[in-house]
Amino acid sequence: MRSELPIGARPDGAFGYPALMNPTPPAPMLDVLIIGAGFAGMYMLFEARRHGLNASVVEATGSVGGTWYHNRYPGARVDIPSMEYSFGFDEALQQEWRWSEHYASQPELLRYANHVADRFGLRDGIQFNRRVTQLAFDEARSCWDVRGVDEACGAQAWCARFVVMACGPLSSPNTPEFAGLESFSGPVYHTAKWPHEPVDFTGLRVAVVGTGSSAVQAIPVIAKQARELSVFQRTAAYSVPAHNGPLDAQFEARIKADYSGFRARNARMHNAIGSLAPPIQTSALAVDAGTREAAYEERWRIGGFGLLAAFADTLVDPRSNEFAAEFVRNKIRAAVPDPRTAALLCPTHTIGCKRLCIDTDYYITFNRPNVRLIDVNADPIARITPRGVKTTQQEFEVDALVLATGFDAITGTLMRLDLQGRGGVTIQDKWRAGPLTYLGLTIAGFPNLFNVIGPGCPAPFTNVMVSIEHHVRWIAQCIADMRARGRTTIEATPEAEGAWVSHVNQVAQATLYMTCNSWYLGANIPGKPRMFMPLLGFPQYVDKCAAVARNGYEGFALA
Ligand code: N01
Repeated sequence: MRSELPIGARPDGAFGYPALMNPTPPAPMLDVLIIGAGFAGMYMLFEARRHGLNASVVEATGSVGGTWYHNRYPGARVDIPSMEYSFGFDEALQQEWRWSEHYASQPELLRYANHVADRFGLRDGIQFNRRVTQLAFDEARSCWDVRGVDEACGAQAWCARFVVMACGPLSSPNTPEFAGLESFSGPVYHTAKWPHEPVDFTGLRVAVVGTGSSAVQAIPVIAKQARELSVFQRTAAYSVPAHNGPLDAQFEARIKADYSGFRARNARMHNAIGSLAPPIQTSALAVDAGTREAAYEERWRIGGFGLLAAFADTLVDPRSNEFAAEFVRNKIRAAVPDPRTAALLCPTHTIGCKRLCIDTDYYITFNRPNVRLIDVNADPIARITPRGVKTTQQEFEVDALVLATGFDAITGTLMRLDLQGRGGVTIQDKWRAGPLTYLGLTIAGFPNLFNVIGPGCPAPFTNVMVSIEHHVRWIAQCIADMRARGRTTIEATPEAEGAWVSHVNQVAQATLYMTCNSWYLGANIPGKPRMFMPLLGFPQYVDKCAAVARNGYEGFALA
């Protein structure tokens, strides 16, 4: 429901900025400034408006879509079924939108993001092509002084009671510091900063560095175009087939007959990855080998993340984990007849402790005569030369280089900002030894600042749309509650934050997630503090957030 009052005016004076404040340069008066116009930022704007708040989004690019705006590499598509990876907050939206495939491609996802922006009239609340660079909490006025740049007009300033960081957990691409990278004579592409104009590899010799989710999707497509494809692998990937294809109309109709029920059931599932294959509460150790194989086989046939939920202890007991890992390795051996290539493609780490990849034709691509796999552990990349990639043993001449080297995940984007909380404490100081948050949404010492999908929240283990909807609704309700109570600041207490960080860590310690160099741990970035960032257990998290709000925002200081 929209407020009856003019924007910026409030009866209690708690919100809206009267003319007596005259920051230099003059700043727009906002209740909420939202940073980023991906799915999180757009929905935050929608919810803020629904609560009658004066909100604005600042977006660095010229369009909505976030992840799906930037990650345009060949083969890019979502790894959660599209019927689940979509907004559920509006019944008409979810009924009218029709996905063409089981797993939507990047162009279709971007069309969906644009449809959402248009359908809900969000564009007039988004300031495009403006990049936020500095945020400082003004203690005297209990508001955020935000600065940035507009590509065309230069310096920009905003002033907002609340700031919502909706920048995305995978929005700062990681480019390894390969010696000589700038000397390469051909084009260098990063999967997460892909050009908008089509890239044609036909007839070219191409190198791909990395074999994570992005590479697993890109490699089969690039291999079909390129004359030669050299893949530089540091860690082999576990990948499960997507079995992607056109969305079956009857399947769609069945879900749409009770869409909200379908979403609600998925959200309460273990780890909330509604995989259409519900988790099993049995240990893999409690059944015989035939039963185990049949369970894995059934999940493999369905495709997607469900394999990890075939048994309750896949990510808890190393013996159970090894059963699932060996099942996938056997699939790789069956798909790739060359024993040397198959051995290199077989991962040896804990299955699931890095995000499982979901593919179309990944392993069989290595059977193609134009594709070769280079193990950089045995033959490390020494440098990039003008002609290609030089390892310690040979030089691979290539025409184009693709870096599929991932992201400085979850904390990277905030850590690149000049973000100052109370007393001028910077986020770099605050998070020097690792990220600290309360509920994954707030940071002690940084009042009135919310982070959608920050460290300490379960989003990376969920269908991220479900997490976005949860976080945004909680944040919007919190801001509305502050207004209703005449409060101007909400700030996590250091005690609540400390207890939360311990809780996140404790939950992770009881699992096998700590056993590999994943981006969950920050271990993919040299020098980044190792700290397990996501929280496991979405349903419990939802209950906890609700209890915090119900109990007068326990763990927060309100003023
Ligand atoms: O990044 P990654 P990504 N020398 O970090 C390698 C989401 N996503 O962009 O594993 C050589 O997974 C690195 O090696 P290692 C999804 O959540 C979703 O692929 O660190 N290699 C690894 O192989 C995913 O988890 C979708 O040893 C180097 C690769 O680069 C997340 O994004 C699609 C290296 C990076 O893999 C990230 O995926 C795509 C170096 N110096 C992404 N540095 C879908 O929805 C890094 N590597 C389908």
